[in-house]
Amino acid sequence: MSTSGPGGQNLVTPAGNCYFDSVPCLFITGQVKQQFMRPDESIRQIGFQESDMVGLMSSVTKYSVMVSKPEDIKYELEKAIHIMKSGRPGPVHLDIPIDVAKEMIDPDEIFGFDTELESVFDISKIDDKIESYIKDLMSSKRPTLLVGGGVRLSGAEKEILELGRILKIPVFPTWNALDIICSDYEFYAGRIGTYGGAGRNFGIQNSDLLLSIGSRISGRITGGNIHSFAREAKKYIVDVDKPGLQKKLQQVPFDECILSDAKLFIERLIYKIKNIPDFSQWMAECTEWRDKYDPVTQEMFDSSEYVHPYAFTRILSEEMSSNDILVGDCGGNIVVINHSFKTKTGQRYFTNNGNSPMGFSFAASIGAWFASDKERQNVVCIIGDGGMNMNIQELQTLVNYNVCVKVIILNNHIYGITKAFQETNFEGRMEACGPIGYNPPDFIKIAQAYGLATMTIEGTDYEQIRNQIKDIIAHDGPIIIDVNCHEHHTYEPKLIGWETPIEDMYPYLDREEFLKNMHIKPLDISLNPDKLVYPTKVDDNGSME
Ligand SMILES: Cc1ncc(C[n+]2csc(CCOP(=O)(O)OP(=O)(O)O)c2C)c(N)n1
Ligand SMILES: [Mg+2]
Repeated sequence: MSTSGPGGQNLVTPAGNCYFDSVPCLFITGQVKQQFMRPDESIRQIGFQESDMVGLMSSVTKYSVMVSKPEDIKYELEKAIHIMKSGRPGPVHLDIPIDVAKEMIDPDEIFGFDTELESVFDISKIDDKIESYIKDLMSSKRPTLLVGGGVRLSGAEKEILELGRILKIPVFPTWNALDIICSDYEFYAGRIGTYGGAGRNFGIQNSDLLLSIGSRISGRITGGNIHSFAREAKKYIVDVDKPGLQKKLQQVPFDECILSDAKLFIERLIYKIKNIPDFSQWMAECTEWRDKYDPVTQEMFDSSEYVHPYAFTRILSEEMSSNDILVGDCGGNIVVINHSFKTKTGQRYFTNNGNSPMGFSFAASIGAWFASDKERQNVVCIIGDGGMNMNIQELQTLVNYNVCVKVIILNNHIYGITKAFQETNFEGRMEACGPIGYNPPDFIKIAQAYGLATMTIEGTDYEQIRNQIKDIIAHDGPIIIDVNCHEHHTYEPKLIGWETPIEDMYPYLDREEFLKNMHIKPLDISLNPDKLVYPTKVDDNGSME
């Protein structure tokens, strides 16, 4: 809820966050008295802090209206809440002028919205596709299951685990599903995409049959060369979002598109499936890739003077318990988390992947704490130094409500992901990402000015760092932690180049080893290192390596 004008404008990004990540959320903005509202667009403003909120919110909400009559409020509120929760969930918005807000109404006297639900799914069509999938599974050699955040939205978290246990095939979570298919799940096969971590995408790319449930398969999964994604697999996609199933709108063309609620589909598939072939060898191969290509290496623990964020985050994940909540931000630090934080069954991990605004995790961790079971759950927020600057005023909210969030700043003193991008794509010409053009403040001094507890983590004594992490988790109350990851901006493995298929991640494997991992035909681009763009570095004289 917010006031009119600037308050309402501040809700546009949060609404966008909810819109892209399918979060059901009702936004209410105040508006000036209708008498002082501009009659048309020829005039910019009449009322103080007047602003066309419906115009601003329409493109990032499922429904946005101004309630212009008091007697419409019940209808609009019920309608908005219905739309917010139905189909693919998302944000809705009501704009309420002050003259309407001031009126008294009798809810029993005014009309509401008829929320009678009709079934939108064609069950017999779904069953036909299930039959076809089962038939394909019987002849498949390397089947895979891809799980997206839609599975949680449909309440099928348990059912998807059961499906994996029945099929006994490799299961890959998208970034929105890392707390559904956790790292300790017996059929967890690693993380995929342009920053494909554990497994370096060999599992999904070598697949001959892919079933995707509750994911739109974004470009962050496929890379730029979309036709190279799981290119030899017959692809089934299950989604509740009808437009997303239209082939012309899909990033990757799917062979079979199934309009269904995830839970409905999974339950029917489990019911129908019998006599599943033995895929244990294929599963073992994927598990081997997952472990062999773990992005966290021993070298990281042995390296240099400063805390390595991958080593730190891996230890943090070992020390956090299965009740705890992790909230991640964006930029390099979210890549660090997704490469190195091993999730445990029962944990919740929130972030905002579709919009990915800097500062999100600090604000969201406050929300997570209010919603948490405070006796059992710790809330840990990870954020970059740049992101921390964006919402720093919320430190006062920690004080006001004694919000016991542990705020961990992975402080590399730069916009790490921006710098990495400029290094790779702009031939090393850096701008506005630090240390030139950007520098973080002393977060410890700032937190202390708010009267908050603080801790600094530095050096490479990881036994000591582990003990500090234990202290953080045991700390009763809010605490701000500055982790000195000086200038770290290496996020690997990663995909370089628009044409590169996602199995061919940087740092590149020895060619023989690469070929040994391929069941399918490598693309030319994978074999020709000359076509690949390597990260370039500029030396002090301005010449490139
Ligand atoms: C509000 C907002 N502005 C700009 C961006 C683009 N952006 C994404 S990450 C990033 C740099 C983040 O720096 P930092 O928070 O220090 O994280 P690091 O990459 O160093 O881990 C920028 C500018 C964004 N996502 N959100
Ligand atoms: Mg940073």
